[in-house]
Amino acid sequence: MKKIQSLCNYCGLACNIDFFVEDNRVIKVIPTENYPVNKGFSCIKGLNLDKQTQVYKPNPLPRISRQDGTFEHMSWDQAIEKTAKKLKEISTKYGSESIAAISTGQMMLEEFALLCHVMRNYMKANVDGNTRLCMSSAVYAYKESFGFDAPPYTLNDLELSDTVIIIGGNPLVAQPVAWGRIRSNKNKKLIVIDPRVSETAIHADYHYPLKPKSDLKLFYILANLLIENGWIDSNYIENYTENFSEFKEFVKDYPLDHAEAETGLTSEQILQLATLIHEGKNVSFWWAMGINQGYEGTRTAQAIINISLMTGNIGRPGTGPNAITGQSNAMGSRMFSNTTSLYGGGDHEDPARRQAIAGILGIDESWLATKPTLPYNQIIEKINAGEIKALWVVCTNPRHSWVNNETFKAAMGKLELFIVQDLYDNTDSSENCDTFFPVVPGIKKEGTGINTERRLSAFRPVLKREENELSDFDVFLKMGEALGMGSLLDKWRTPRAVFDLMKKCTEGMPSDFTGIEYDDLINSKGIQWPFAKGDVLKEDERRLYEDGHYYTASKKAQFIFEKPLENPLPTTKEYPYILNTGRETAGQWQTQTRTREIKQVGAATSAEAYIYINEKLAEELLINHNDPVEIHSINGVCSIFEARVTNRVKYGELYTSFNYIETNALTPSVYDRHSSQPSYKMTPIQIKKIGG
Ligand SMILES: Nc1nc2c(c(=O)[nH]1)N[C@H]1C(S)=C(S)[C@@H](COP(=O)(O)OP(=O)(O)OC[C@H]3O[C@@H](n4cnc5c(=O)[nH]c(N)nc54)[C@H](O)[C@@H]3O)O[C@H]1N2
Ligand SMILES: Nc1nc2c(c(=O)[nH]1)N[C@H]1C(S)=C(S)[C@@H](COP(=O)(O)OP(=O)(O)OC[C@H]3O[C@@H](n4cnc5c(=O)[nH]c(N)nc54)[C@H](O)[C@@H]3O)O[C@H]1N2
Ligand code: SF4
Ligand SMILES: [Mo]
Repeated sequence: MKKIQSLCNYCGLACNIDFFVEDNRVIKVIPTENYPVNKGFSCIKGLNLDKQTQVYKPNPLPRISRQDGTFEHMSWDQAIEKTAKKLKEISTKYGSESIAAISTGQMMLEEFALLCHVMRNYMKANVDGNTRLCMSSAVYAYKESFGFDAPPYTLNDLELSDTVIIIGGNPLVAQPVAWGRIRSNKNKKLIVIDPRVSETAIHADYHYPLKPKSDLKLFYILANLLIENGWIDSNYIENYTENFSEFKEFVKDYPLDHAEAETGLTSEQILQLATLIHEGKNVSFWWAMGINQGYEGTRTAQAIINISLMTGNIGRPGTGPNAITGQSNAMGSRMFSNTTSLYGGGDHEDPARRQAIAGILGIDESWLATKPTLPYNQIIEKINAGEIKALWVVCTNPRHSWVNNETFKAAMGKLELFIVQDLYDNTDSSENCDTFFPVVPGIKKEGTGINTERRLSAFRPVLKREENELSDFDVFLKMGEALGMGSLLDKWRTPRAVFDLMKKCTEGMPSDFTGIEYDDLINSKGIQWPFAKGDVLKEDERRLYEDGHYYTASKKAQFIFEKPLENPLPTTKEYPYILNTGRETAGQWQTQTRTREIKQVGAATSAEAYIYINEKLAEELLINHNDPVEIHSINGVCSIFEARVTNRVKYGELYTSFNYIETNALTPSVYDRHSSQPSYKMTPIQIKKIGG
């Protein structure tokens, strides 16, 4: 029996797991004992990583649809040739902006780097990812406030903090191993800010059930209160930040006596929260989708950053304004997908950076993409407007997960070429595509990934591939060849080669990991960036900004703030209730394609879409537990759910999981204006009892 250590490619923690393999079969799965992230623990998804493509196993050969709606499987070479030819024809006929791709934070770093070398550098296409749906608000917030998209923390800060504040996050469900670490911190106060009683909120010492999307005002009120009471760290502000006096003036307009109307929390509750922050010695703020997925996600994230800066809760153990990422390699895609920044970070428009990257890649600078990609929403809008004609969807399921998802259905109907690359040929996105490229799951691939705390780690091939099985990497390489890239691919032949290229791209950047060799990551504890050549590793857990230096030109962190917007889509008489959405169980993953293969998950979760509704409201509407109800959205679409009557959501606020495709039929096309992240968590709706 051979032991192979690899990485879990579900959530943003990216735990390491030891697989024990015999005759190309996984015999035993044990979470890696001495890996700093998960220390011998994992959740049910990690333990079942070997279950991928066992029940639902597509033909390993690609599938191409015929004109008459039937399809055929053909050899890889034939299918790649046909698909590349069509893609080139469309690009030649309508221009390079007529083709696009949508990628992910769930592949290997080397894979999206290569995909975007092919599609962004060579084909000059737009490529965005599901990371846009997930944490682009956090990215924009960090970039402006700190000068670089560099989250400060290490996961150990969960255990070192005396005051753990979770804002719009539900780690008990979404990051179970991080939740375990919060639980093992016995001396902390746990504070949860969430409109509903989430699974995490049930265990909180203090739960603040604010009005949906009132966080920005809450943090401005809190900032003003902390300043008025002198509960701030003037030394820190003076030495390491800029723009505080303007911020201080600005928040004077947010007095405590307006708080209740604005946030739904009483003045006493907000004073209590301010006091808890003041009394904590090491206060950490952890935020997730409840913040990022809002029409003011970026500014709200920065309002959290501001509180952390002004109270000096950063750069020390157990502190930080800490955004939690969603997918295993979301941090990798933030830095290496060549979508919104050049490889390793830096703007597409920056001449010095362009020259450096072109030099490392050994190509003429004119090959590099000249600007950031169009964001996801604009790609879909342009398909529906008839401007984008070809779309390649890789490792994501937008027919299900995209906001207002019937707009994606419409887009699918308009495309001249729709390529889907997935483990499964029967997802909502893949089942009717023109070209389907089947690829192997993470357990058969190699490469690297970066987790939520900036830790680089290795994916190892646990199982050998069968005949005709290809990885994403192989498909990108073959497509690049068929598209005519020739010598532009010379340095991109293997994951190891791409890793070395990407590593060189980080030299001198905040993300510098030139001190890490590919082989060093195998069977390792992973290494957090930065780790430059010559650096010596003293500890397994490292945080940023311990010296108070940031990545801005002045090296100081910025207080960034803006007057809150009017809600672009408030409730109305016709749509008087608010629909909130998110995760529901630790076992179920997103659009369910992968976790439907885990028997225990199927047994423990509902096959039908369901929705939580407050007891009093249900009583008024004569709705009983498990009754089917129609939910009508302000976007004009109606979906049917089973009602689950509960006191964990407030009167007037409903909650459902987006594990069901019905949910995003209802969410509206509303985005944060800085990050273009969709506002998934606040849809005005109406409820109708079926037959009632
Ligand atoms: N089991 C499981 N784990 C997962 C995933 C999965 O699908 N299944 N997905 C992964 C991914 S990609 C991601 S991005 C993460 C997401 O992880 P989380 O962000 O923790 O999960 P969500 O359930 O989307 O949202 C968290 C909370 O935000 C709250 N919320 C909604 N509106 C507001 C608001 O206005 N203000 C505040 N303060 N809170 C609000 C919701 O009530 C919810 O409890 O999970 C990852 N982990
Ligand atoms: N209403 C609502 N909607 C949401 C959210 C919400 O909170 N509320 N959250 C949003 C967020 S944060 C996210 S991240 C998105 C997630 O949305 P998606 O990315 O659409 O969700 P997944 O189910 O993870 O889809 C991943 C797909 O990739 C396939 N896959 C797995 N491994 C591989 C591989 O190695 N290679 C390839 N090529 N394919 C593979 C899987 O089979 C699956 O079909 O959903 C967003 N949608
Ligand atoms: S907590 Fe996240 S990374 Fe760890 S095993 Fe579960 S899904 Fe995988
Ligand atoms: Mo996500």
